[in-house]
Amino acid sequence: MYTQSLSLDQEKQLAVATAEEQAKEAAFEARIEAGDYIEPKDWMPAHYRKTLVRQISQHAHSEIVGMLPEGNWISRAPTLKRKAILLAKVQDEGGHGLYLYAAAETLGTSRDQMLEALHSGKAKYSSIFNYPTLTWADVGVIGWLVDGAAIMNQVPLCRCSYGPYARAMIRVCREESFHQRQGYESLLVMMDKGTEAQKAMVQDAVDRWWWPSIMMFGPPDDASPNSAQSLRWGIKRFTNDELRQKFVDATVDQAKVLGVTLPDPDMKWNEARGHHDFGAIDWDEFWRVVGGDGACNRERLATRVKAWDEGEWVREAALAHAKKNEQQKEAA
Ligand code: FAQ
Repeated sequence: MYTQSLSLDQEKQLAVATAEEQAKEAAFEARIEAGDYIEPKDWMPAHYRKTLVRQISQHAHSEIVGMLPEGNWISRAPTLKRKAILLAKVQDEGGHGLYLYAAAETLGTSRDQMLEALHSGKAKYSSIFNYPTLTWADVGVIGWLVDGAAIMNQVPLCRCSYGPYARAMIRVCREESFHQRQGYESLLVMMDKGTEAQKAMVQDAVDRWWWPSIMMFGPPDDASPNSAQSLRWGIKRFTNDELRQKFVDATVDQAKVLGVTLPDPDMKWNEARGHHDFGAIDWDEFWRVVGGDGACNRERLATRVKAWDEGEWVREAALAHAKKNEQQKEAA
């Protein structure tokens, strides 16, 4: 009498719905296999959507929080030329955040939801931006190593299976490439023409930023829960360890040209692998920083929340202005 089983009609409906879902999923997988881009109005599995919202919004937050370490040096740049370059670079990072928030919004999330997640500490952003910028050389080293690592990670994202993300990344990568070169060039000047103290300042910055930069690629593959599915769906094109290795290999010669030492006594060319071996990464430090306990996590978040609160009148004014324009249009 109190049976919990489904009626025959309900069972039939469920079977039809499941068959439909399976057909949609199969068609989606076939499109991914064929290398098609998936667009906002196309059907997609819920988990694909969720993964993209997670990655794109965290990426957007990273760009916005990433403005803070270098922004710290805008008022103290050594020359007008360096100040103008740094201003342009930090503005570019703000722009990247905006393209990325817009790309995430096409998946049905709102900017308010994403920002609430950042401001409440729920959403992650890149670990690298929780380290302090102590000297002017840090600005050059961020350009060289942090933007360099960002490009290595982001060029493959230009071929991400989700169209709006892939297209945003094309422009972002062009700008990041300028960022990397301006950083490297400013370090070359310091190393070629600087005093001994300035050269030591560059080496000190490299010593502090090297390990956090190679942590940016994320946990090792055997501790990366999202990689396998993201690779199958063409969101990621390479694993975290593959990209980290490519970055290490590319950076060793750049360090030689610059005349700095990468702070890793175990770094050496491995003929058999055709790659550089490198020392063990301190994954405890990485997870501590990701978990909110790095040198600057609290300060970075507090700065973003303050900027949001203090910008409230600007958002209100923009909305009032838009409403007035709308009313005037209707009245005309
Ligand atoms: N920091 O399973 P996986 C830039 C989290 S932009 C913090 O391997 P996934 C420009 C990860 O979210 C830099 N958390 O994850 C610039 C996941 O947590 P969840 C940002 C990290 O997504 C330059 C958990 O660990 N770039 O620098 C980090 O498959 C200069 C398990 O990890 C992007 O966001 C980390 N480093 O692979 C701006 C690129 N790594 O969400 C200013 C797009 C991992 O499950 C100045 N993102 N986690 O709770 C990606 O390519 C990927 O999301 C990875 C992580 C590779 C970062």
